[in-house]
Amino acid sequence: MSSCVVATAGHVDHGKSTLIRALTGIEPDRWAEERRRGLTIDLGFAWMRLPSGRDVAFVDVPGHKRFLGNMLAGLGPAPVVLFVVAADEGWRAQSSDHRDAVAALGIDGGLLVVSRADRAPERVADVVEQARTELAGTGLRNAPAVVVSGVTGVGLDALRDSLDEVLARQPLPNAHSRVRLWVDRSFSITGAGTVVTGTLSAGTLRRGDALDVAGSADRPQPTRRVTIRGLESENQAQPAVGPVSRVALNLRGAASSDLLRGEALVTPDVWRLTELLDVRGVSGPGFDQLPEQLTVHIGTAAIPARLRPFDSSHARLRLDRALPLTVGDRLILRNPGNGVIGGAQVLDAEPPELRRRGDAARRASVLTTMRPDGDLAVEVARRGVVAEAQLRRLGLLEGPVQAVPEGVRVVDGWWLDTARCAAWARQLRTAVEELHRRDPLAAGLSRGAAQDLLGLSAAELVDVAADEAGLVLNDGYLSEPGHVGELGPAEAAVAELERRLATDPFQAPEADDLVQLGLGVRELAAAERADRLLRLRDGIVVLPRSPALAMRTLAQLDQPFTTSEARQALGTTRRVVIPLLEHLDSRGWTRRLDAGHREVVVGRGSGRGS
Ligand SMILES: Nc1nc2c(ncn2[C@@H]2O[C@H](COP(=O)(O)OP(=O)(O)OP(=O)(O)O)[C@@H](O)[C@H]2O)c(=O)[nH]1
Ligand SMILES: [Mg+2]
Repeated sequence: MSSCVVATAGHVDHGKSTLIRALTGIEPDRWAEERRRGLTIDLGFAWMRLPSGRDVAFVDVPGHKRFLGNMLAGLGPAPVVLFVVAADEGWRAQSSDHRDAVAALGIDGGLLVVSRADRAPERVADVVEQARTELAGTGLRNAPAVVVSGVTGVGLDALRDSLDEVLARQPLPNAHSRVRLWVDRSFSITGAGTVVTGTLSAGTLRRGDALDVAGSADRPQPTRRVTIRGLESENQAQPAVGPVSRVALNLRGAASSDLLRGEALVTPDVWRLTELLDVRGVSGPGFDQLPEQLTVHIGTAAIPARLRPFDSSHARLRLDRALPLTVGDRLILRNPGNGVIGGAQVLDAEPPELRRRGDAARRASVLTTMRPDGDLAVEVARRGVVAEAQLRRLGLLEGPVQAVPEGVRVVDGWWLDTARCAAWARQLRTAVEELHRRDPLAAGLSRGAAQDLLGLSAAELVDVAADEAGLVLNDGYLSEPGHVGELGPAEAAVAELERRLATDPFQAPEADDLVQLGLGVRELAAAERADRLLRLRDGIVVLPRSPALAMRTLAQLDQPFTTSEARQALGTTRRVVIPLLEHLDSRGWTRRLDAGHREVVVGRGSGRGS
């Protein structure tokens, strides 16, 4: 049975800590100052086993207005809430703040707890009704209500039973997903070293795992790597802990002073740090009613941010520092130093820059139709091409790929928009055709030039576009399939040289002959690509079949043979025979024995007797 983490919520002094203490027997107010003042200042932690056998951990939050930031850090990563309202006081200001935070986070699991019932039993019914009205706009609208007294113990059994039922209905957290553990405490233990704690809402942590510290407050990126030396949940050492749990990690690789609340420990390489977000409003007034400067709370982080509304329900947020955020993340928006003013959900953690006039309006209309869990087809179309790993980082893809949306092609870990792919193919075809027209002797468009032309991040994508365009790749050059062999103006001279060599295959033309024929380096290279001529060392040009012809003659000689014997047998000059023999050596058809002798390699090439 899975465990769970439940946060408290409710106005100051309404009995949250008293309730947790009564339920668990654990003191949630950890600080002497808290106990002296009877006031929770920072998060408190306790746990118990429910009648069903399910383990539940509590994060007890402060109700006082001054500590709202701490409250939000406790509530942020917890999926379920005990919403406490005192019978004798009824709904108060921080009840509203906490309700707004619950709405912003989209929390829909929890209980309405009317506490301090012994102090005002006659008011209980009214307070339940009042709280129901206040919570009507939140996911807690249908939450079961329980009436308790943390002092007399009345209602605690009913609360345990109700909580069990609520937790049984909670969706199962994903134990296999990537980890993002928002740090809520960091301290150092003599002998053990650095310990951080947090609520693990998804994924599994194991001893020995490496994690990256992300979202560092005053430190430059990139992230730092730490290793889990040991882990505990509810004060018990464990080899591994799954969600949703409270965890304490003993870390190697960072001092406790280097890890702060608001930073996150994340699975390496699979999170994107972003400071720019496009979001949709999910609660509170329209974005156009909100101040430009606000504080964004996510997980245990609280970050100053600038809001740029597109319309009343879509906006761009620029955070003061980059955080590991993903599509679907819920954010609490707060007036700096004041109450909660609304909630937002991340639609895009890698939004496009808005450069030109009209970009913002266009962006607004895209965002309006965007699904809250992201839309793969739209995201791929916007980028044209995107690596699958990046889609996972952005939270657009999780687990094994089930189905590729229409209009998307997947090639070697790249997701391509088919329309964009067709456009690249057209662009590439035009460029290659133009090049062939302008310079028939050119081998074609180099793969690198094609990559630049299309502005592609990876060379293998050029091949996809080339394939789509029906181009062929030869030695790193893209050309039209029929192009190799086109020699344009050099055709006549090459044909003439072929005629001469056909009569006498080892009478390679002199440099002067080549000049006269108008065959320079480029022409000869093109003829060679077209498999019409073969260039040997020292400017020697023969037919592609000349080496095989030479082998027939050489195989008839007594083995080994001298260079001079080869020259005479082939009826040629030293100028030609030396590069020719070296060529045969390099093909493995002949073998050089010493300075003056070679032999034909038996069973190779057009060897003996053929
Ligand atoms: N009679 C009675 N008093 C209660 C009950 N619950 C809490 N109290 C008292 O109310 C006061 C505040 O209780 P806490 O549990 O500290 O309230 P809290 O909600 O945790 O307060 P903060 O954490 O500061 O927001 C204390 O004096 C408690 O003894 C209850 O059920 N009955
Ligand atoms: Mg308290």
